[in-house]
Amino acid sequence: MERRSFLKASAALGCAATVTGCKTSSDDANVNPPEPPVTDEVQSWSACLVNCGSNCPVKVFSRDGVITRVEADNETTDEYGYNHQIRACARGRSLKQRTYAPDRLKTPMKRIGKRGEGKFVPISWDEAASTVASELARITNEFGNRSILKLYGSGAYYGFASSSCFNRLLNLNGGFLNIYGNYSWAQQTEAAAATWAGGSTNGSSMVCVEDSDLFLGIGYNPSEMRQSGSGEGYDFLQAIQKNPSIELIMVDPRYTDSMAGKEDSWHAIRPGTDAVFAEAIAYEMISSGWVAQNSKSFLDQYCVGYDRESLEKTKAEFEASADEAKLEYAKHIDVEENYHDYILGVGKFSEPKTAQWAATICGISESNIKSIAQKIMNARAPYIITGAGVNRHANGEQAMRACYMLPFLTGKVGQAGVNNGAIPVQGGMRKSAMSGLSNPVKESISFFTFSDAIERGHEMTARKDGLRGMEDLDTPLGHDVKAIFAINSNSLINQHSDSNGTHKILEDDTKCELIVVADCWMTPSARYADILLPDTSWLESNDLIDNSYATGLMGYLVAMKAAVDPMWECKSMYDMCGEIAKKMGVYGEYSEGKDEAAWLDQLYDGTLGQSTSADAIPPMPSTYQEAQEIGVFRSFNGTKRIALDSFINGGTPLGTPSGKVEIYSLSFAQKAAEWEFDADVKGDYITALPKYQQTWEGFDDDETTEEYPLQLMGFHTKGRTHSSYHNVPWLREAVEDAVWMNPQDAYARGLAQGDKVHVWSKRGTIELPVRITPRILPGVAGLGQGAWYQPDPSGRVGPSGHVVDIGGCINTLTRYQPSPVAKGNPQHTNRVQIAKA
Ligand SMILES: Nc1nc2c(c(=O)[nH]1)N[C@H]1C(S)=C(S)[C@@H](COP(=O)(O)OP(=O)(O)OC[C@H]3O[C@@H](n4cnc5c(=O)[nH]c(N)nc54)[C@H](O)[C@@H]3O)O[C@H]1N2
Ligand SMILES: Nc1nc2c(c(=O)[nH]1)N[C@H]1C(S)=C(S)[C@@H](COP(=O)(O)OP(=O)(O)OC[C@H]3O[C@@H](n4cnc5c(=O)[nH]c(N)nc54)[C@H](O)[C@@H]3O)O[C@H]1N2
Ligand code: SF4
Ligand SMILES: [Mo]
Repeated sequence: MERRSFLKASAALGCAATVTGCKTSSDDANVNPPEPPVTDEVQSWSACLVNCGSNCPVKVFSRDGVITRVEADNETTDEYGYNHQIRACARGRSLKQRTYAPDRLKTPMKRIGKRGEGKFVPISWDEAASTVASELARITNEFGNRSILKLYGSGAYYGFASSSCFNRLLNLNGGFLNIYGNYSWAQQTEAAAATWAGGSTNGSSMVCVEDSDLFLGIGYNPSEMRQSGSGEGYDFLQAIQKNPSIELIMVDPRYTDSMAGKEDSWHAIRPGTDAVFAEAIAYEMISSGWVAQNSKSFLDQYCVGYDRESLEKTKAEFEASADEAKLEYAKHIDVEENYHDYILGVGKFSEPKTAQWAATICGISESNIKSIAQKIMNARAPYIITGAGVNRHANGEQAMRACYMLPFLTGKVGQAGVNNGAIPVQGGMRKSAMSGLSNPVKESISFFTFSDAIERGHEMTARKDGLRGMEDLDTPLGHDVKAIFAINSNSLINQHSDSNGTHKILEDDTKCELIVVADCWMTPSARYADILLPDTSWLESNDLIDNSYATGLMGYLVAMKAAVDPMWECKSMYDMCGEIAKKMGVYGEYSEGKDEAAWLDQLYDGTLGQSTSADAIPPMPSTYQEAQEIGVFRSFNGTKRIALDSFINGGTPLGTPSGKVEIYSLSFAQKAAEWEFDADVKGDYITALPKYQQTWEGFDDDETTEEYPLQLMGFHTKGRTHSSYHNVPWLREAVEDAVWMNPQDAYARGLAQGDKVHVWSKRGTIELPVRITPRILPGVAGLGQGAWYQPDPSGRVGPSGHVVDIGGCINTLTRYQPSPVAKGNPQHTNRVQIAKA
């Protein structure tokens, strides 16, 4: 039966979407007759606030203060459009198990054993708050505010009871060392800044795919990483369904769910070699004369650095300028170093980037590269998109920049149905938020370098370590990190690179002297706390939240209402910071005299009064309490945003030094000349042109290929959002944690399906089952990231010489090596060996 006629039939059976007790999934209802409504349950709206780009609303049912079940949004219609359902994925639907997980933190605790050992005793809130306040005061006096760091953490996208309560607290204490960048997009942010200076998420809306005739997705997997029933993944499906004649080409080492039969072709590429693939396509486009005939005038008008003439013109203009910054940039322009010559291997370059050359590196055949190039040239409106998996590599900045070149070479950016290469994160609706107050400390380190800053913060500089906010390139930060606040973060150990290495740094409590963790569960990072603060879960919270950052076209607000009272001794982040603020003597400034209810009223009123450039706020009742009864407010925005429209079609200059799209990046040229790199780290350098960089542990790193013959790449799995939801048994059953291997590699190692294997790198060993599947390229292993780091308590040592991680966390294998420009996380670049355990 077709889905739509099924739904009509089930509605006729009285299973209307609003009736309590009706299963939300049509498949379920297909086999089970509708249950009668359960009348003594109370329903309230809550939401899943995880970092997947959405914040799906969920309906929570409870009876006598106990949650009975959780359902996805089944209000409104399943017809895609202005009013469609915002259905939660399997994770959101499993929130009951997560809320009642046995490892919930129930009371404040203090550490009694060694750091990381996980030995704690319960303490009162009074003692917890006093200890945090007095330790904070001691460390501030002894080492200064720049020694205090709030770690990257994305576990809860609350509205008001969020981690920004800790910003208020720490700012009232004189501030803290800032972090810039994030684990998601560090390298691509720098690539986009260099190329068009407008962020790496300003791609043409997914709905523009309706107007395109060719979709080229490079490391783009919305069906697994944007799973919300209203998110980017759903927009993607809708767009390709509305445009069935579009050709869908996917380039990924794995056969993903975004393909699953919808693609016209899958091209399995070796991880970290996308720049080679892009360069070979450019070679076809340029050497065939296609660019000269079709897009040369576009490149001359809108871009800098395609050829020598373009660079000569820019250099002359800059040299004639009175602007000192431009004069400085002009010094670093090397006109020989232009894209045309680099790709064709002429002028100062000797290696043409032919498909034949590329095939041996990237693994896509010569004929397939040529055929993709031909399709790009033939396309009326190519939608080319490069996902963030490509950026999370050792050469992520350059790989992204290289792929970003393709749309510009077509000369069609700015036209309907055409993308600039970036992902299309769209705004949706916005709530007003509580201010985190301003931070008097102006210096910042890259989010990724926190572990380094514990050991050598005092000597870190802009030139070597990408420190920002200093007066010059060589003034050191002057402080080590002495206190860490890890708030809804598992990046202290689990999500950061090189868990075994990080363990060593954290274990020594004379280095970082205070670690405060606020979480709901005993995560691997929580085990490293000195003081552990138990937070209420989402289902115990009242808050006003929005759709988060990658909702796609459907925007929404959710007025959350606690389904059950805060359990055990748990306190919301607002209240726990309030307790600490009292001990610090700053409660008045912290709370501004308001309790939770007063803040929510104020934020609700502020949201109502907000005039956003995004969608209008839909009609909403006048009080927050009334809004909580309705729950969800939707606003669909089907506007087709075209990437770089205002620059190409509106004449507004870009924020790059030249005001144009920079194929040759003037800012990268300057950094290449000024920054200091590590000659011992292969690939640690910057070039003005987007060039393929061989890196440590890359495909062609001959130093490691023999000992570690397989490339290992992580991916964002359906079974978790990062490490969040790992402790939910349903999800562990539904999405197995196993390392993907191609049959060719597995059989050569004598492995059978499901065998327990050891995967090891220079940095550690993990133990988990193997999934033998043709869905991954030979020579490459794949592992869903986010499993919880768990060194074997028995101390058993693996082939790498480290205690075996029986949790199977990929970061036991990854390397801590900041990328050249962004100083970001190269967590998808790894070389490993695999054998039967
Ligand atoms: N190897 C490898 N590592 C990666 C990645 C990768 O691809 N490969 N991806 C990286 C990326 S893109 C990111 S964004 C980071 C994410 O790293 P994190 O931001 O650390 O994300 P999570 O692992 O989800 O951890 C969130 C934490 O918040 C806690 N939490 C959830 N809800 C609440 C709440 O209501 N209150 C409080 N106080 N705590 C709560 C969770 O229990 C969990 O400990 O990981 C990065 N790490
Ligand atoms: N289910 C789920 N959804 C999530 C998250 C999650 O943990 N789980 N995390 C959320 C967050 S914070 C973020 S930042 C995003 C991350 O979203 P992405 O960064 O897009 O996710 P990844 O899975 O790391 O990579 C996307 C694809 O790139 C492929 N890939 C990896 N390396 C390469 C390469 O070198 N070349 C090519 N061509 N492809 C490559 C992977 O196989 C994968 O299919 O996802 C968000 N959504
Ligand atoms: S994990 Fe993301 S898609 Fe799934 S329910 Fe939560 S917010 Fe929605
Ligand atoms: Mo992320």
